[in-house]
Order: sequence, then C-alpha cells, then structure tokens
Amino acid sequence: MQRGKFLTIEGTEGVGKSTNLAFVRDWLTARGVEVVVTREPGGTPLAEEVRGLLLSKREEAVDETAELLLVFAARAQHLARVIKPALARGAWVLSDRFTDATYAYQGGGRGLSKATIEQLEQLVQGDLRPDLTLILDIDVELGLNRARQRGELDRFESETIVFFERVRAAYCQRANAAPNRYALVDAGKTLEEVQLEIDQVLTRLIG
Ligand code: Z5A
Repeated sequence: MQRGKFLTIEGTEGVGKSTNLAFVRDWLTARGVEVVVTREPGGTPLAEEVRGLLLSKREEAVDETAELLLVFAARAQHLARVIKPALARGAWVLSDRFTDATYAYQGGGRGLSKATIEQLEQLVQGDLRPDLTLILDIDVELGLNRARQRGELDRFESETIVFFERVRAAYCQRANAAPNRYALVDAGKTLEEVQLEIDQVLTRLIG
C-alpha cells in the first residue's frame, strides 16, 4: 500500500485557512482522493482538550516552554491516533496547521529557539514531515480586521500586531528556505484569485 500524502495549511490570523481548507478538500475529493481533514492543536479528543487549554484566556501568565510542550503533547497524540494510521492506509491527510505553526508562533512569535523546536520535532515526529505546506500570506492588519469580525478573541488572537508581524516573518522565512516543500500564496487577493493559485499548486502536486 502506497503511503498517502500529507498536506498542511498555515498562515496568520484571518488569512482564510478554513475557507481554503474546504476548497482543497473538495478539489482532492473530486479527483477520487480519500482525504482525512484534521487540525492542530487538536484532531483527537485528548488533543482537542489540550487545544482548549492553549486557547483559553487565563489570569495566569503562560510560560513559553509550557506552551511549546503542550503543543507537542497534542501533536504526539494526533500523529499516533489520526495522521500516521491514515497515511499508512493510503489516505491523504489535510491538516489545518502543523509544526510550521510552532516555528512561527512559538519560535517567531514567542522567541523560542529553532534548535529547541527542532529537537522536539525530531522526538515527536521522527522523519515525518508534510509533503506540501500551503502558507497563506497576508498583511497582518488586513488579516486581523477579517478575523476580529468573528466575535470574542482567544488567547492568541489577543496578541499584538508586533507579535503577528514576527509570526508572519517566520512563515515567509520557512517558505523561502525550502521552495519545494512550501507554496507561498498571496491571500490578500480576492478569494477567486487565491483559489486559482491553489488550484495550480495542487495540479502540479498531482501531476
Ligand atoms: N498554534 C500555535 O501557537 N502553535 C502551533 O503549533 C499550532 C497552533 C498548531 C489556533 O489556530 C491557534 O493555535 C493559532 C496559533 C496557535 N492562533 N490563533 N488564533 P486556528 O488555526 O484554530 O485559529 P485561526 O488562525 O483563528 O484560524 P481560522 O479560524 O481558520 O481563521 P482563518 O484562517 O482566518 O479562516 P477563515 O475563517 O476562512 O477566514 C476569515 C474570514 O476571512 C472569513 O470571514 C472569510 O470569509 C474571509 N476571507 C477568507 N479569504 C478571503 C479573501 N481572499 N478575501 C476576503 N475575505 C476572505
């Protein structure tokens, strides 16, 4: 049985991940690919509980390393229960965020070292990496305006513009360092234009 492909979608707030995740799922399904759609943090009951811990606002300041370890704890469970079994039976996995978000938010945003994140990535994932990561890129203020129309903000959404500028820069840096693994998509365009670009990326992937 051939291993399925592992695709992830990333970006800063309000970039349109959810909207375009559905587009990618439908695009693949229409071509006969079995797709398992999932998300991080989360994807299993235990990992979704960890997501709740990470996103909820609290009086107590959250230590950056505690946050990092929670993210990877949820990921270990997600990999063991959902991602690896799906890939092994030949399904494709489409995840709304994965470890690039850790490099962007905990690395770029919080300032934790790349070396520390790499160690945990190796411990939790071994050699498993996404085959393709779509990074939707948008001007931070434009994205925040879109996201903040949705109502109450979680712990991450309440961060400053400077924080999100660092997150965005980290994503772009990763995309530019490995252009074969990443597709950097300008998400400031109209939805139609964004999806035309995603269509081209997926066509190249499927061949
Ligand atoms: N996090 C972390 O710190 N470390 C990690 O390792 C991981 C995660 C894995 C939760 O993620 C938090 O977890 C996240 C980082 C942290 N920080 N935050 N917040 P999340 O992915 O669940 O949360 P989110 O970033 O808010 O994602 P979202 O809900 O999917 O939002 P979105 O990407 O902005 O998607 P959207 O709902 O599709 O789009 C927003 C609005 O824009 C919506 O009204 C759309 O109709 C509209 N839209 C979309 N595209 C367009 C275009 N092209 N034009 C105009 N309007 C558009």
